[in-house]
Amino acid sequence: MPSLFDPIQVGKLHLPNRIAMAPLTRNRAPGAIPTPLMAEYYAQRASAGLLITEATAISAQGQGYADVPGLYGTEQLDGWKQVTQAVHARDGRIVVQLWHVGRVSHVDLQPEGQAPVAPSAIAAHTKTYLIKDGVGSFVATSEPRALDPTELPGIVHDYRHAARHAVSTCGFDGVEVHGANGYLLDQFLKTGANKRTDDYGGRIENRARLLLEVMRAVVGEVGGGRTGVRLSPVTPANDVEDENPQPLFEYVVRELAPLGLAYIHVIEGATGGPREIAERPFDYAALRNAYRSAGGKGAWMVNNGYDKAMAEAALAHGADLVAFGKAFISNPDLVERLRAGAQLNEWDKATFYGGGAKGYTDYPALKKTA
Ligand code: 8OZ
Repeated sequence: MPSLFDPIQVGKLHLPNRIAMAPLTRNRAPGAIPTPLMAEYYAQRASAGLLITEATAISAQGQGYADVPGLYGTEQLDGWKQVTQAVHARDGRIVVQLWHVGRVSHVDLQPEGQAPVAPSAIAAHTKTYLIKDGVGSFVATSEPRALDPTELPGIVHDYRHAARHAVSTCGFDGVEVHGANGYLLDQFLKTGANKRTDDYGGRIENRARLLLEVMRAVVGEVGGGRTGVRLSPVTPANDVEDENPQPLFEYVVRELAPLGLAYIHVIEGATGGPREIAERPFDYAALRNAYRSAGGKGAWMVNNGYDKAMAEAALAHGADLVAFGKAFISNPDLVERLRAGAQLNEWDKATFYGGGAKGYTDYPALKKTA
């Protein structure tokens, strides 16, 4: 039976263990530019089998929160280069999560104060985060406008462009497409946010079209062995809901199977919350079986509220990788601590979003005994 601490080949990447750092939004990139402090933060966590960066906007239109990083401007690419160099200097592996927020944005964050874009002109009942004069606040998202079908190739292009620069300019080991948590691609997937009557709305094949076009474009750019995708079939995050998620997501993973992806990353239940949602049942084993039956060979990464015992049980039941989120915020050496059965530092929610080194790079590692 595989252990969390056994190495594994994931696409083109050789991971020394099966513990991934989940993508975690930290709002510490003023002007969307990654900083030296971010390089230090990721380098501190380089013993993870795989680091997945915080969600990173592929375009100015894809931005939805204050001080989240981007990957479309020269200074942003230079900033990320410092991050990947710092991680590689510690023998780590790091992929960047590619993000377009869709309707989860605010006019203050959009180019020329325009409305955010979405599959349909339906507002998300959720908040975003703005910083004005150094003071952060949560505000309601703005009314979106529906994307014209002629705009969709441009969005696919933005993903492709970001993926290319992520690997060839910034030195990332790969990319993870953010298809989860109620952002653009998840908005297209789910009936609650997608009321389109064109080729991108209605039946499952249409709602999945944009995600699959993006995945094929990214794979065409950097190769399947350097590409992953994150999905969240039933999360209520950012006010999305699908009336029948099981066949939707089984279709998605069947279509992803021939792309030769490095991994599929699945959030079970409500992101950062309960793993079981009574009114939104979902069979994750059936989802993985659908992928495997269609010939999908990528690693199966699970996430949401895992501890060591649950993670080991997941590996025994067919998962290949387990992503830890909050535990990685407060434990830079999480892998060593899990291996040693050591106590974990507690996290401080007050410093999750925004700020500087406090609650970011100042969590202690275990003392090394010489
Ligand atoms: C927390 C705060 C802002 C954004 C996600 C990118 O849920 C996020 C996010 C999380 O995927």
